[in-house]
Amino acid sequence: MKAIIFGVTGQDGSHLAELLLAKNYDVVGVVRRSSVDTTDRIKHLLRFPEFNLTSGDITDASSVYGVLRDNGDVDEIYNLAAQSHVGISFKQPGLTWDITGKGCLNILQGMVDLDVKGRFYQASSSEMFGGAYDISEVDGSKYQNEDTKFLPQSPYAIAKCAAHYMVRLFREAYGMHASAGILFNHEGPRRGENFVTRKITKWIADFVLWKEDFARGNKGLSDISKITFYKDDICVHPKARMADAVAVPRFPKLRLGNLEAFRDWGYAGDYVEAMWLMLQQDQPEDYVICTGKTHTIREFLDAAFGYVGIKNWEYFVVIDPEFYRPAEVDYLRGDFTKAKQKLNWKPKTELQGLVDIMMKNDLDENL
Ligand code: NDP
Ligand code: GDR
Repeated sequence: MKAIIFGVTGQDGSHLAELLLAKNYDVVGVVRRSSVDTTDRIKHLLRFPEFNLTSGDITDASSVYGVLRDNGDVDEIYNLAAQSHVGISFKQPGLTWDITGKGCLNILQGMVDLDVKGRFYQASSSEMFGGAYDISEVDGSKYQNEDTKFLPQSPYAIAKCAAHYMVRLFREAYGMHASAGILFNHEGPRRGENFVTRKITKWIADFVLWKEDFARGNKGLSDISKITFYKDDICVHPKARMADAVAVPRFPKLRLGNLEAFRDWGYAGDYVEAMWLMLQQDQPEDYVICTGKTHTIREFLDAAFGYVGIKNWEYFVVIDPEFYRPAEVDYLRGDFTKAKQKLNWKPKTELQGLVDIMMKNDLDENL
């Protein structure tokens, strides 16, 4: 079996490449040109002879056609490429549209024009639901599933909706085996550092390291006796150095935006399995992939700071309007009943397990 992954250098691309290589696929990863090396997440896979990288950019139709032409015998094509940051999509809406929306069309049209017969997966998003949800008749709770309407709240979400509808059109118009996974937030140690979960776990690990380095630098005085909180910074004082307190260096606080939004957070490693399962079905369809549980950013902070024994995290955090968005998605909680019934898929990791994986990784990286 042979697969092409657009977006192979991203969080999901790296997990999916691992999964497919473990299943003995030949994997072609498409990497866009950059002035710096972007293969950090896949460097451990580069030694596999079955794993090959090729250069391409999904905004450039001719480069997409080149990749498809060179790999006409492909069995499965996964489009994970996107400008995937919702906040940034408000500042770069045109670029987001070109990559996250039009990029998908470039691949689909290329498959039709070049008569490429492989199956297609599109990385759709729970952001497409935006402000919409349904209400459970059983317990009155809010949820989103495959039948919930879309009410997108960002340029990113609108681009994802366009790509999603394009997938349905190509499935119906050309009989393509094209499926979209409507994935809710999924995180892990490879998550980009400007998404809220990783921003939090990385900051905590960096703070712990700074505190320990500082104590070590003060002649082995690992006993930190006091923490002073300034408006934007934090200061720790080793016991024997209290007199020098004003001279000790400060560590900048964690700056965040809206802490009240609810997200259904899962583990990325679990979710790529669902992508693959969708392409193994006889019929192409769209599926919601999620945990079915929802938590606020505050609850994530409770769990992440709790991992290192800090309860009063409010002292360590500054609310910064810079990280608020012009429009917000307030509530996401998915219902994965269809994926469970048809794909026999269910999530393995919930919030505390996810936090444990991420905190352990970030603390270990700092050792
Ligand atoms: P990342 O942002 O980590 O990865 C995005 C990938 O797209 C990177 O490999 C990036 O390359 C690549 N890319 C960006 N622009 C282009 C371009 N013009 N041409 C080719 N490649 C490009 O995202 P994730 O791995 O987290 O997500 C994967 C997909 O799933 C995305 O489409 C995302 O929108 C979607 N999604 C993600 C969810 C999540 O919670 N993670 C939930 C729902 C959907 P480079 O390394 O060069 O930047
Ligand atoms: P999201 O993820 O927008 O849901 O999109 P993100 O982690 O960026 O935001 C989640 C929530 O946290 C709030 N928030 C902050 N967000 C960021 N990035 N930085 C902050 O400092 C901060 N403070 C508070 C946000 O306002 C939001 O409510 C992710 C992406 O992976 C998309 O590509 C994907 O489609 C969706 O998940 C499902």
